[in-house]
This record gives sequence, C-alpha cells and structure tokens, in this order.
Amino acid sequence: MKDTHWIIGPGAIGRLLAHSLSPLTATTLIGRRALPEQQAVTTPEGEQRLQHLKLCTLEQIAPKAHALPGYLHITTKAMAAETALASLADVTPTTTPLILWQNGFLAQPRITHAWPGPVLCATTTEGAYLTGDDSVVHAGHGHTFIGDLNNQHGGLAQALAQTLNQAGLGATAVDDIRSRLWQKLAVNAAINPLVALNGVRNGELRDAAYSGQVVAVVKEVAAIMIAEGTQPPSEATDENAWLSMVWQVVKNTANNKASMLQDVEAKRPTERGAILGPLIESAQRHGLAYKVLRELDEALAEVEASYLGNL
Ligand code: KPL
Repeated sequence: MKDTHWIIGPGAIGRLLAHSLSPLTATTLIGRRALPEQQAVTTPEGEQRLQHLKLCTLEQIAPKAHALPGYLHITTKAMAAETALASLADVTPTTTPLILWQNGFLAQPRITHAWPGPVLCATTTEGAYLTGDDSVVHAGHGHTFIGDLNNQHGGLAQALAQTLNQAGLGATAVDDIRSRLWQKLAVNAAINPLVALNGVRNGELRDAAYSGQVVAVVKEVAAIMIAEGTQPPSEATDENAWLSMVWQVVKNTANNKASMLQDVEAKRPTERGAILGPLIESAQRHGLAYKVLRELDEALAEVEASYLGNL
C-alpha cells in the first residue's frame, strides 16, 4: 500500500491533488459529507476534464481499515488539521507519513511534535478554486516545495516530489521548508487581513487608501522575520526586501480574492490564528513591536464574531 494516497479535506487543493494523483496511483479523497463521485476539473488551459474520483466520508472510511494509506495528505484549513487527523486516528497507523498543506505556521509544528511517523510540510503556489460540489478550477500552474521541519525525511520528500511531478504538479524537495513556510506567512500576513477587512482584491492594496497600512504591517513582520533568522527570497535581507516581495505578490495576484476574504464572505472562520498568531507569539518572545498585527487580529476576531458568535 506504499503508493496509496489518502487526502482529507476536499477543498480546492485537496480536489486538485485527487484529480492529479488518481490516474497514477490509488487515491481516496475524504470529507465530512458525501460529494458526487463524478468530478470535473478545468485546467489552466481552459479544458474541462471529467473524472471518477474515489470519495469517502469519514464514516465510510472507518470499516475499510485494511486499505491502509501509504501517505495521508491533510488539505484542510490550518485550524481544522489536527481535528482531521484525530478523526482518522483509528484507521491510520502512526507510522504513516503525513503531508501538511496548510497556510501559516500553527498546525505544522504541533503535528510534527505529536505524530510518531514522518511529517512533511508542503507549501504551494498552485492556484485553484472550487466552483461547486463537483467541480474545481485549476486556475494557474504553480510550484510546490516539500520538506520536513527537522530535516530527517529528505528521501521521503524526494519520492513524493517525484510522484507529484509525474502527476503534473511541479514539485521540489527542499531542506529549508521552515523558511519557506515563514516567507509565505509574511506575505499572507501583509495581504490577507487587510483585503479581508476592507473587502478588496489584492491589487487594490496599492491604492493610497491601503498602501500605508501594507507598509506598516510589513515593518513589524520584517523585524520578526529578521529575529527568526528567516531570509527573504532575495539577496537583500532588510525591511525593504520584504516589502518588495509583498508588492511583487500583490502585483502577481492583483485580480485575486485572497483566501481570507473568501472566508469572510462565506462567513467561515478565518486562518488568522495560523497566520497572525505565530507572528504575534514570535514578536512577544523577541520583545518586538506587534501593535499593527494585534489590531488586525482583533479586527478580524470582531468580524468573525459578528457571523459565528463568540466561539
Ligand atoms: O496566498 C494567498 C491567499 O489568498 O491566501 C495570497 C498570496 C494572498 C494570494 O491571494
């Protein structure tokens, strides 16, 4: 069963993975509720493909304990990852390699610490969104980096990267996944809360009404990154390097509705805890300023409470 892939979390990335891996290897997509087995994917080139995916609910997977997974991908939102793993605890041997696809840096250290088997983390720029219970749009090709936080499972990361490449998803095994997760966290912290609170697309952050706020967030985030020893993905290492990186992503994703804005519009919990949480915790640990980050977190908490109540 080495090549069997289970994917828990049938969101956009989970479904894209299932569509990509299914023609190659035994793949099961697991969710809380039943979805149609006939699923469509629209490719970045605009072609629509129908595929019969193996889908299971959590209740259905329980009696099938004999079909053990070779890999378990967790593709839920950050705050649901631990619950998702716990829900499969009875049917997943603790030696099973996990692959965590979450944003932020909350689920990754916790699950790495708690799970006895190998835990890989993936960070991806694949663009995908759902258009219904039976359809996902693969909006743009991206790249996925895979590694583990303690650099103990390089061979496994390479084997998985190879499988993903064969499945048509560009992937590379890396030994600096921690830095890559923090770099993404920096970008997400600078963009997601502001667009979610203001109901704007990413590109609008360049407008005079918001650009000063972006600069203020990045100032705090850059100091935290420097204290954490996380390099920006360029030669320069100062605050400006982080700012240029954020403006570059804003430009590249100008037309995007960021994931946090989509969560707020759909009245779902946001990933603020996984994105702003680790930054605020780090700022406190290093004695750095985090006023702007705290204000964003509080404002988001208020917005969430307005539709979820005080959870
Ligand atoms: O990752 C993103 C997200 O929406 O969560 C960004 C980079 C902000 C692109 O929208």
